[in-house]
Amino acid sequence: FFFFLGGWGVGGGGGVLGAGGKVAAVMPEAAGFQGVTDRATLQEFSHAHSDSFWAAMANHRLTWTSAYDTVQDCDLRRGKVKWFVGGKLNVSVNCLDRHVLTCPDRVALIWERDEPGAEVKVTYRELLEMTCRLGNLLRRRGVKKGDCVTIYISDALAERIRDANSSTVITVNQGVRGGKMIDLKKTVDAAVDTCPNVRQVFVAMRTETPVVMKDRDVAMEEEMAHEEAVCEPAAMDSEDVLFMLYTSGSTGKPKGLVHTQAGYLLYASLTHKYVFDYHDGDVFGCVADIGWITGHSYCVYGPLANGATTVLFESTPIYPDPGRYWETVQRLQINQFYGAPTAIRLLLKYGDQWVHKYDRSSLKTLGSVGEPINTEAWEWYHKVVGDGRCPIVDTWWQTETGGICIAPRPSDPDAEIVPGMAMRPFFGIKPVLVDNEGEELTSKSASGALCIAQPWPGMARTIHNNHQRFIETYCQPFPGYFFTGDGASRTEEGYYQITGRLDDVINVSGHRIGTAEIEDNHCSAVAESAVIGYTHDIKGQGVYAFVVLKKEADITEPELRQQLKDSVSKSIAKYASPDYIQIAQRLPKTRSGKIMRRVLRNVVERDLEGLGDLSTLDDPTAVQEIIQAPLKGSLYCHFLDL
Ligand code: 6R9
Repeated sequence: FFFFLGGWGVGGGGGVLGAGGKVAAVMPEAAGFQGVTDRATLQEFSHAHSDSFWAAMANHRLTWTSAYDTVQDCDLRRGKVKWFVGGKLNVSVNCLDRHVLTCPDRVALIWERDEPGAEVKVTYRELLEMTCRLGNLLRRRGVKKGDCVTIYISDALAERIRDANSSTVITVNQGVRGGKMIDLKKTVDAAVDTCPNVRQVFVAMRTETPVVMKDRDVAMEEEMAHEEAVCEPAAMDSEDVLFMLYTSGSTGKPKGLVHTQAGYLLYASLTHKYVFDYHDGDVFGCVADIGWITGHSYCVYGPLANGATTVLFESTPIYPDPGRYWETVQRLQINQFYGAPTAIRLLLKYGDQWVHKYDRSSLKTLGSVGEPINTEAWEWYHKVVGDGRCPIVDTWWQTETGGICIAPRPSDPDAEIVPGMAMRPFFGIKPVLVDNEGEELTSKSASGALCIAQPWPGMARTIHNNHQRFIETYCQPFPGYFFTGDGASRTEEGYYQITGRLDDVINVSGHRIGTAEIEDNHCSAVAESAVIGYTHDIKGQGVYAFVVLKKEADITEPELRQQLKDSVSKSIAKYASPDYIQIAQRLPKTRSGKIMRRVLRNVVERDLEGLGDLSTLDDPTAVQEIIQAPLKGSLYCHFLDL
């Protein structure tokens, strides 16, 4: 890989200066760091000299309007997080203006429209002009610094507009996805009718279907055409709000996580560059939904801050057919491809021929995000999609962390990558594992609650309107640490593996088992599975598995039962084998592809009133199917008593 390219760390010769020169060849930001000769010493430096590390990163990677005076002012115990205090900058200048100076005609983004072959390429110059026109329009229409503008993509809109106190909403007449039109403007109209603070709605036209325009509506493109293509950037404070993003909590009540300007942008830019080994001229293809944090950090802010060419993917993995991703890779010559395990598992079901049909030789790195990637999906991604040539980066992070925190890369060039493991903490990230009593587990090989011991610039600053909830959720469970809510284990080598959400942990007769561990089974007929714990008189909890079979699966119930039992007994223990197996057509998921186990638990416990907020579900009918299937005793659903 890229570290050691210049012989970094080889033999350790050359003294500090010489070694520093080699470090500088692969990571110019680290050139001046004393005693840094390789990946490991750089990692140590980033922990021990956090201020120097992050100051060097911020000075190299960001363009400042005026310098900051303090690198960090943080106290995790009190939920206080501030970075680059006193500095001023503008995110658009960092993402656009400065690249227009050096490479105005480079393609900044490729809008990969739902219809294959209809992509639109926008250069840095053009994107800056569009941004300026929109900026001018917003200003002319009374939107001021500090105002919140809601960009509508999906989900429970009205509650979010009210929580954020937005006076301006931006939407499109219709959304287009997988060949279907979605009437977004209609949803906005209904939502805004219940939001008295909304003064205006900007409506862009994605399709030609006209929509009724109300007094408060503004035809966005028409109005933008009248604006100047130059707009003076505002000088923003490092800690001014950049955006807030609503994510559902485990209780089902969404929270608006707040990210600020400088720290977030720096962290997105740095991780984009080094986790994916992004180089100038590469085409970066993150196919995540733009409304997910992954779309924010790795379709927009990270790549644009780095002057990259980034892909905005509007479609689905199977439209018009299951070759869509790879056809897009071939047509756009994508070099780094970043997607979710849920899509990989879906495509795996359709077979290799859809991949083989297209030329994927442009690919250099493959990324995975959002959920643990099971071994079978990992192997398929690696062997079939990447032809065994491309490193797979299984990237662990959260809306709360702003950017990737644990991933196999960057690392030494040929450092091993273990299938299905996020493995190595990024620079400045210090993971710790904590037991139930709140004690830090210091032995190398351990398993516990995953916390992060030091603040980093990319982390969320607060929950909008509810700082107390921020403190209670992330800072109080393990004082002094940031609590992620995930479980993880660490190997002798110091590699981390995520075992799933702690809320989902199953406790069978005192054995605590992460959902990912059981779901990562090796039964060849199974495309994907979700396990949950259900109340059991004797064991406390028992394991209940929902299983989706592959398209061509040809297996009898007893065979399936035996295979799953053998697989789980072998990889974990007999007690972890499922008591019940329910075959489902699909699983309830969020729009980012996460299985909603909370909902499955409610269904199994028959607590249908307590299903909670379903607004983040991709397709609520998946829940109905599962609720109804066992009652109807349909073909797709069988209870197998083991
Ligand atoms: C980026 C994103 C965060 C939660 C996180 C964890 C799960 C994400 C993962 C992963 C295992 C990975 N998660 N990446 N689990 N391996 N590589 O997904 O943000 O939507 O906020 O979800 O997703 O449980 O805590 P977000």
